[in-house]
Amino acid sequence: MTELLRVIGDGDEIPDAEVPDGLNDKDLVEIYRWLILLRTFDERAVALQRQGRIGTYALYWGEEGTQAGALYACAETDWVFPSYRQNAIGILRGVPAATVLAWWRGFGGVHGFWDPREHRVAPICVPIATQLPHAVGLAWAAKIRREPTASLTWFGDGATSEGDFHEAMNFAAVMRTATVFFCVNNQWAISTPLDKQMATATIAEKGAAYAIPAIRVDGFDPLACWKATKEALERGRAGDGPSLIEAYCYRLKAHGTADDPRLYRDEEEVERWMHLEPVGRMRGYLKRLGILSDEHDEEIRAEAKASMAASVKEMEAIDQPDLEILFEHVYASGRPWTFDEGVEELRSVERPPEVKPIGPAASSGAGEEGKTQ
Ligand SMILES: Cc1ncc(C[n+]2csc(CCOP(=O)(O)OP(=O)(O)O)c2C)c(N)n1
Ligand SMILES: [Mg+2]
Repeated sequence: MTELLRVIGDGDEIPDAEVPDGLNDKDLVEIYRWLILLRTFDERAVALQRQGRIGTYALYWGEEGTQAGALYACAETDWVFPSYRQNAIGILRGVPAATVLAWWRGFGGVHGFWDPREHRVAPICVPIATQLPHAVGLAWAAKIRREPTASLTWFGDGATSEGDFHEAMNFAAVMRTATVFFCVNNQWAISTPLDKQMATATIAEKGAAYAIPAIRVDGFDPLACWKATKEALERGRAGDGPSLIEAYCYRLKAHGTADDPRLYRDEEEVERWMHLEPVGRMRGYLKRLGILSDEHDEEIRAEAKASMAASVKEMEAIDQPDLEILFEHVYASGRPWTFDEGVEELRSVERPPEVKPIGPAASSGAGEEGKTQ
């Protein structure tokens, strides 16, 4: 089970496969536009963090194909459950980019955090693997209500060592929920490499323990991610239960802005994977097909840049929220008196002055500020 599903070649040694059934030229360019939106967000967010304008940030540079490709396969009514690594996925579903940036600043968004029901995008999950049972629960509820809604959740290789992964997989299989378990195997869980994380050769083979069909795809290939997700969703909707997708790739940058991977891994290894990154690869593919001109490419990038610049302004215009925000959304209705006491106590503590930008972005191992590919 080590073979990888791949559609886009590397423009050099690996030839392109046929354009998958169900995608036309417009779709292909739209997936590319999504990749550019995600990439632009990611690079800008790293620069903002370096300038002290947001607090911290978990970058996903190189993993855009696992996000855009998988989401493009979803119906609008399907729900998605991101981890911190897919933090900006909502921008492809109408969540304002300013709201996501504000989240990283520790503020609410333009109108507080987004309403998951409006965009069918669950809140960003930071505790590892906790979004998996949520995704199963949603698909189970949809099944009980006889709604055609499926759920998709992303998680990392490290997350497969968590109890929540096993519980969610088992529950989904037994209840035959329409859930797609999309594992982004970037081969690192912070500084822990894959072979210190698990004893199996692949993540896909774990599906067998739960009788869940599994596939391995090239995680740097947005169309392979699309194809596998599409098939998994169709299976789920037909009543055939969950699927596991292992998107095999490599974490090309730091774990987050507080991490320096040079301390624990060989940068030459990173370089060996770099040529497979999805944005340049998809661009090359579209050009080989003759459906993306340089001018159109330039237009797509300029639009993404302009919309991101507007989002940064919008984010910075958001006032520091009231302390009450800490306790919002904890209870559906009412709240215990201890929360009121907590707010009062916090109000009596002097708040530190707001962090001010500290100058231009410094270059680091965390990102490629200013570079779009
Ligand atoms: C329950 C829990 N334990 C530990 C952490 C600390 N932590 C944050 S990211 C991470 C590694 C996760 O690796 P992986 O699942 O491969 O995802 P990736 O970061 O590579 O996307 C850990 C252990 C956490 N957030 N939640
Ligand atoms: Mg990982």
